[in-house]
Amino acid sequence: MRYFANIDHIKYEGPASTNPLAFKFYNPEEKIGNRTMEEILRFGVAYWHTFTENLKDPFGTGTAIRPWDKFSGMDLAKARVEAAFEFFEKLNVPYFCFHDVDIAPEGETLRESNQNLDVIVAMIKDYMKNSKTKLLWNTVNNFSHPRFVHGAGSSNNADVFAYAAAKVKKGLEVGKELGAENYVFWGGREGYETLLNTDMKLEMDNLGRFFHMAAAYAKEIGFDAQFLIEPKPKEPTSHQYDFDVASGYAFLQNYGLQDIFKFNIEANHATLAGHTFEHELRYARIHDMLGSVDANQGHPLLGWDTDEFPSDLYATTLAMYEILKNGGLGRGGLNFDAKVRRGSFEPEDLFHAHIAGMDSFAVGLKVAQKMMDDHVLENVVHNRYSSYTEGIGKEIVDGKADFHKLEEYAFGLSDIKNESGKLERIKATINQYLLTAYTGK
Ligand code: XLS
Ligand code: NI
Ligand code: NI
Repeated sequence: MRYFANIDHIKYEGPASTNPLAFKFYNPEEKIGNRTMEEILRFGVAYWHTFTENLKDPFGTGTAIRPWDKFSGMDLAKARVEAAFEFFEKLNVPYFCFHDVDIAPEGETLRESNQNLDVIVAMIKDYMKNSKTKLLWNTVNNFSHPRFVHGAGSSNNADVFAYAAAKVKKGLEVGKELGAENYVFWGGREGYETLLNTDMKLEMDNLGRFFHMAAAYAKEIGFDAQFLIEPKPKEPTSHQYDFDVASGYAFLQNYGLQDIFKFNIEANHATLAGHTFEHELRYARIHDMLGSVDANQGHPLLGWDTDEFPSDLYATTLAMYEILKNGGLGRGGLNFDAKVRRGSFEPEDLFHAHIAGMDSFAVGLKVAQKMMDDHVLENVVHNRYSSYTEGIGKEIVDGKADFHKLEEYAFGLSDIKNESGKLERIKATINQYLLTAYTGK
C-alpha cells in the first residue's frame, strides 16, 4: 500500500456527501431487484489506461505523474502490479482487464516476451489470491508494434499472421491461468488503408480462419471464457472489418462463428460508427449477442476515440436499460476503457475518474430499473405497436397474410390514421425519472 498512500478506501457516502473521494450513488451492497449494484454493474479497471498510459497525445509527450514510473523494464512491470492491486482494493472494484503488453514488456524475441509474461502472470496470480478483484477479460495487443503495420490476422504477410496467432495462443493460456471470464478480440489494425492494394476477400477469410483456430485452441486447453469481438469502425485504419455490431454479426454468421462469440460494445466506438451507444447494445441484445461493455464516452465535438470516463447520465440510463432488459451482462461487465484527460495528470485523478464513472452508471442503473418497474418505455412501445396484436396486424405477424390478402385489405381502407410518436413527452418523462430516482420526490 504505497503508491496511493494518501488515499483511503473509497466508501459509499450518499448523494449529500461533499467528500470527493467517496461514492455518492454507487453503493455496492444496495439491492436493485434481487441483485446488488456490484453484482449487476460488474465494474472493471482497464490496466492500459490506468497503469500503463502516460497521457501523450499527437502533439505532446506524456504528462502523467505515476509514482511507479521511477522504475523501468521488468521492475516497472512489477511495480505496476503492486500499484494495480492497491488501486483495485481501494476502489473496491470486482474486475480488471489487460493486454499482454500492458502487464509485461516485449522482449527481443517472442520467447523472451512470453518469459516476461510468465513472471508477471505468476505475480498477478499471487496477488489475486488475496484480492477480490478478478480478471474480466484479457487480450493481446496485435496492433502497436511495427510488425503489425498491415494488420495481424488480416495481414498480407503470412509470417505476421503466424506471429499474431502465437501471441493469441499465449493470451489464451494466460487467460486460463488467471481464470478470465472472457477473452477479447479488438480488431486493432484488422482493416485496410486503401482498397487499391487490398484483397478484401482473402483478408476476411483469413480473419475467419484465425478466429476458428483461436476457438479450437481454447477448447484444447479447456479455457472456457466467453469469446468477444469488439467492433470499431475506424482508427487506426480507415476501414475496420468489425465496423459495428451489425457488420460484425454478419461476419460471424458468414464464417460460422456466431455461437462462439458475443460482442464487447464500447460507447465511443458506437458513436464513431454513427450510432448511439444504446443502438449497439440493442442490436446485440435482440440477437442474444450482448457480452460485455467498454464503458466510456466520446467528446461531442471531437471525431475520434477520446475514451473519456462516462459522465453523461442520459447515456448511462439508456445503456443500463438495455443491460437490464438483457437480464444483465452474464459473464461480462462494465470495463472502464477510459482515460483521464491529459490535463488530469495526478495519481489521485485516477480515483476521481473511476468514481465519476461508477457513480454515473449507478445512477443509470437506478433510473433504468425504476422506469422498468413502472413500465414507462414498455407501455409506450406496446401502445405504439398495438396494431399488430389484432386483425390484419396479427395475421401478418402470425404468418397468415400474403400480398393478395393485404391488397384486398388495403382496397377496403378508406382513411389511414397514424398516431403521434410523442418523443418530446417521452424525453420529459425520462428527465422526471432522472431527477427523482434518488430523492423519490
Ligand atoms: C481501442 C479499443 C481497445 C480494446 C482492447 O479503441 O477500445 O482498447 O478495448 O484491445
Ligand atoms: Ni475498448
Ligand atoms: Ni476504444
